[in-house]
Amino acid sequence: MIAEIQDLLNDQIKYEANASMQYMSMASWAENTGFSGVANFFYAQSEEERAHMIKLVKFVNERGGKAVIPQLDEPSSDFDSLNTLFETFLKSEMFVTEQIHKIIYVCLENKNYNVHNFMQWYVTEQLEEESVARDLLDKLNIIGNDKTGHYLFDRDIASITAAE
Ligand code: OFO
Repeated sequence: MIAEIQDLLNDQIKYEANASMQYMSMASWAENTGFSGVANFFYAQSEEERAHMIKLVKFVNERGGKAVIPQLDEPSSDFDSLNTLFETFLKSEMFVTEQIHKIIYVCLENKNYNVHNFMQWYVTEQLEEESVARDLLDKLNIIGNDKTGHYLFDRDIASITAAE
């Protein structure tokens, strides 16, 4: 693969890793704030992002490239509400989607259909994750500042996401 595509895939490794640490930080905030359902949700998201990162690392190495294990950005840890937490979630997913589309664009420009094909899995994954993030944020916007609503949201988040 050409250097430009390898560099983009290595950037993507970093974005997935950053997302994993960001969600871990969000899980930890939720746990400390008494939202154990939300904490479990973000611990699981963090694991998923780690799996996405590893999938890329292996792909780059298996295709004769060299995966770079990056230094990560410090995740935000200071959230003032569940709304802020889920806004951060949606923003993070939208950023990752944009980067994936960039890779796809460069693959098409360079007629690299192997990487293009591999990246389709990420396109589908992003569609799902963005839609979950949007739905949960919509629910929180309806709930507003209602404490009982937050309690129920936290209690039901596992079933809410399973039903999406
Ligand atoms: Fe890696 O799936 Fe979202 O960001």
